[in-house]
Amino acid sequence: MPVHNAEIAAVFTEMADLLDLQQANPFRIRAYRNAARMVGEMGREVRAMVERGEDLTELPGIGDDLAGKMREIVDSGTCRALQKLQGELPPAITELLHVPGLGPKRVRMLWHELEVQTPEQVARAARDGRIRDLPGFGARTEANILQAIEAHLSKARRIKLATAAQYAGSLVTWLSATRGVSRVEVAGSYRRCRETVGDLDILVIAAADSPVMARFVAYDEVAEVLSQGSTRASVVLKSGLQVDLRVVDEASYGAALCYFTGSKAHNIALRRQAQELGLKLNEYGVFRGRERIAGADEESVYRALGLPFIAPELREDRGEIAAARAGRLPPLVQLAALRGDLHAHTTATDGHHTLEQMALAAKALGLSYLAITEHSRRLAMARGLDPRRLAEQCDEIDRLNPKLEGIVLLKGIEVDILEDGSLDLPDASLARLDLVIGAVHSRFDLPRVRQTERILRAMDNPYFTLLAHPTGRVIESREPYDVDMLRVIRHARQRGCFLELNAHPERLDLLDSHCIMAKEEGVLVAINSDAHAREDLAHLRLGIGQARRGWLAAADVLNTRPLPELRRLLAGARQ
Ligand code: DGT
Ligand code: CA
Ligand code: CA
Repeated sequence: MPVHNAEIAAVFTEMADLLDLQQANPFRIRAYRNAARMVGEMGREVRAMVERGEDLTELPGIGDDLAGKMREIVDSGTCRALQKLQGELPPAITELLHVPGLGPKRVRMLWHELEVQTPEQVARAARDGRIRDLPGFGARTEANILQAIEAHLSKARRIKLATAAQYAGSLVTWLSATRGVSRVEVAGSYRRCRETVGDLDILVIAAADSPVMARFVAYDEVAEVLSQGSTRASVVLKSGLQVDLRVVDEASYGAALCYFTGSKAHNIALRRQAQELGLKLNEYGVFRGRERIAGADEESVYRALGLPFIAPELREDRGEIAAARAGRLPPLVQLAALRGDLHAHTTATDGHHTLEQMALAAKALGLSYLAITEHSRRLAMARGLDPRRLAEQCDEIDRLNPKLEGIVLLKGIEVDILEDGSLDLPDASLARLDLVIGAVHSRFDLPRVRQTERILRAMDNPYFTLLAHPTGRVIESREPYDVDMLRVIRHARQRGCFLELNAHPERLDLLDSHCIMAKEEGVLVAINSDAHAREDLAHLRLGIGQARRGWLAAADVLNTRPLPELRRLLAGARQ
């Protein structure tokens, strides 16, 4: 059974959760959490590294112990240390940790005092009013917990795009190697690059006698076969992810790809467009009467409807069909258009690689500049920089740059925006930098007006260049903070500064709708990796997907500019 990075990450996360409940050593817990994040997000499969006998301890934050456990998980799907921990605690208790507002301390209390172990039991205890009297709880907390649990229980499970990509990748490889299969493509929300996907929709072209269906349901990650026919089947993988497979013939492949890529709203709007032309559109083709006039590829389908090809990322019925009809579709930004990355960390704070290692990795990706933007001192957990350490890093960058060829390091900082909107470092420190990224890392709970004012005030600092991860959300785990994004964007326009689209798989904010807003208001967006290790630079690809969903062209993106022009723009943001 091929074990994916996401599963290794899941084992480490569960270990961290269980250790948390046991009040184990915080450093140990942190090590598992960091390893989970690193493995979950890295581009290469750990399994392949193990098979090739590569040294896992070369990975950031992985020592002998974790490397041994990773090999064990690759071999067996789990590890003994986890099984031991699972034996010591109630089976479903870690689920409670994923309810917003219930940390390990509270879960421990609920479990020890009320003997509740599952979300349902906690909800019952809250409804019975049994939680409010526990030390540190109270009636309001009880009501909040009940609300959070109800939301948690009703939430349909979606998975992050980057995680889905791992499952999709191996399955596509498996299906492609089947006799008689000439094409395999993942359609649905996955192809539209939505930040999360509900399930995978896979389309194949296969010869009539191809064993592709049998091979699909025999894939060793399949946990359950929901349905199986001659041209369609649905399964659930062990990870809980559902996969729908459709087998189509060559003549209708384009029409089927279009249909199953969706979105549903786009499909409906397309069908309306067909009807207006007296045509019929379905998953088999475009028809005039009985005659099929298009369908083999997507271009032909759109052409038959009088439209140019519409990129999958735009297919949400947000005006793309009217824009296509009018010849106003934007030339969407592509990964190759990025000339640099404006947000990265190193070993000076919570990153895993040195300045030079990061620079060389960026160069290897074809970038020509990389901004080093460590956290500032307020983020003590990440060993944020104070003025002295920042100055030292600047000196180091100045010494290093002349030795680097084909890549330039820019001097920056990811400075905390404090609660009153002031910045966590004095202007004298910021003055020496090429760019200043501001970010909110605390008080996510401020009311909308105050949160917005806080950010506007930060932007008014004369050295402020770029607002990092502008909503603060963490996909599927932390809601965005409440902020008036249109006001923020308009203020950025007025002030001459920029916004970031953070390409980290758990962040991906700006949201697509905010990108559209920024573009309309004429504010440039930087697509940044927020890399904490060399491997993370690969996340830029995800940021590009999101930017394309937000209708951004290369011209709308700050870091598509060559270095001299970028420098002029950064300097122009200073007041
Ligand atoms: P997901 O899986 O929730 O992330 O979102 P999708 O967009 O992948 O949706 P899914 O898997 O239910 O269906 C895949 C595509 O099939 C969808 O994007 C459009 C098409 N489709 C599904 N149901 C309908 C429908 O009732 N009408 C039309 N016109 N298209 C549909
Ligand atoms: Ca889907
Ligand atoms: Ca589906």
